[in-house]
Amino acid sequence: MTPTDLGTVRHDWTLPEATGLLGLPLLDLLYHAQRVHRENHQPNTVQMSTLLSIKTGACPEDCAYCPQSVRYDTGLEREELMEVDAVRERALRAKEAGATRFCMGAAYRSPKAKEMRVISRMVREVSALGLETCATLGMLTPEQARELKSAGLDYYNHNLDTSPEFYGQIITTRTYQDRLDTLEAVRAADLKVCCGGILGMGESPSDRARLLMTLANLPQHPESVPINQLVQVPGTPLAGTAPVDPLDFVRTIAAARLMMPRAHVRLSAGRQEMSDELQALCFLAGANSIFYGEKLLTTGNPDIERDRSLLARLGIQPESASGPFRDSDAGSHRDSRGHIPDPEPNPAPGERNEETAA
Ligand code: SAM
Ligand code: DTB
Ligand code: SF4
Repeated sequence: MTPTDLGTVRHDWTLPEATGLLGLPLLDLLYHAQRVHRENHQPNTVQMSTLLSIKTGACPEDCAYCPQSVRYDTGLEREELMEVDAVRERALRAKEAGATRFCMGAAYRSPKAKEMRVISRMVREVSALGLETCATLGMLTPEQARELKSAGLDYYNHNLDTSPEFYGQIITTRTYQDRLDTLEAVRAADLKVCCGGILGMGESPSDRARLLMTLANLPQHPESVPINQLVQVPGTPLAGTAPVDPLDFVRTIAAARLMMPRAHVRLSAGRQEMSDELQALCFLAGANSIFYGEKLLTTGNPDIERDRSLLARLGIQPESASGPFRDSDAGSHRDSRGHIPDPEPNPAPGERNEETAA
């Protein structure tokens, strides 16, 4: 692999290659990641998704990071599946605030038929508002994936979370293969795949490389790759784990960008604990999606004002859902020389108004 090969869409990554990327001198890694980013995506642009927990807590699974597992006492109040109208209202508010995708998360091992019928109605209503839709409901059968597709779902989020080797120390109630099977069912139903992992759970650099390798060697790269930093919640087994080195977090984003050049890489959970400067480095490394809104599922996220101000200071524009740079088009918007056309110049920070900054 030479630096000029970087940027090719491949599905045969080896562990030495992935660890090699993570171990590059940081500035070389950032240079290549930003170069490949600009070959495939509109620069200075970030996609914005808003999350809503539509069913909270009392989950039978034992994911060691998760405040919603029934096995850990995190003081979280359980909430039944929300009413369709209430979800529609929250989606409308997210759209008005500037989000283009609305992601509905439920603390299920896998959804039941009755729940699927309600969630399908939610998907129809949210989609009718002109928002992209995403759901994360646990394991799906191929039939359930098709049911969501016919309701109009655009994306399904199902994370691998970590490497196959480290996985058993984090979750015992479902296997890595179960996750791969759900991803296959989601793809077979022609849904877009949102799949990534979590850093800061005590994994090694090699586990991070194996996670990225597994994602990049899927038959098709996920359209969206969330890289979460563990949000430590007291009461969960992982509370008190040594935090990930912020520069290693940046390295993982950059390697994800290089290994999945056309994916949207999401700087996902953990932003509330990150400085503006660290987030800027993540965008330089190729992150081009965030969760937007003051809450993730059950934990905090930067509030809208802080994010608007951050994006304005960085000269970053929100990506429009209907614009020319959706996932399906990534890499196809080049001019006759194969270059990305120059973006509109960003206004100087003082010239921005609230609307352009949102
Ligand atoms: N119950 C479903 C499942 O696990 O497939 C969907 C919801 S679950 C909360 C979605 C994802 O959120 C998990 O796979 C994990 O990657 C992420 N997540 C959960 N708790 C987290 C935490 N404390 N910090 C960072 N990411 C977390
Ligand atoms: C993802 O990768 N991260 C989001 C979303 N997909 C569903 C969830 C983050 C959850 C953080 C902990 C919480 O708020 O409960
Ligand atoms: Fe349940 Fe999902 Fe949390 Fe695991 S991550 S405990 S499956 S809600």
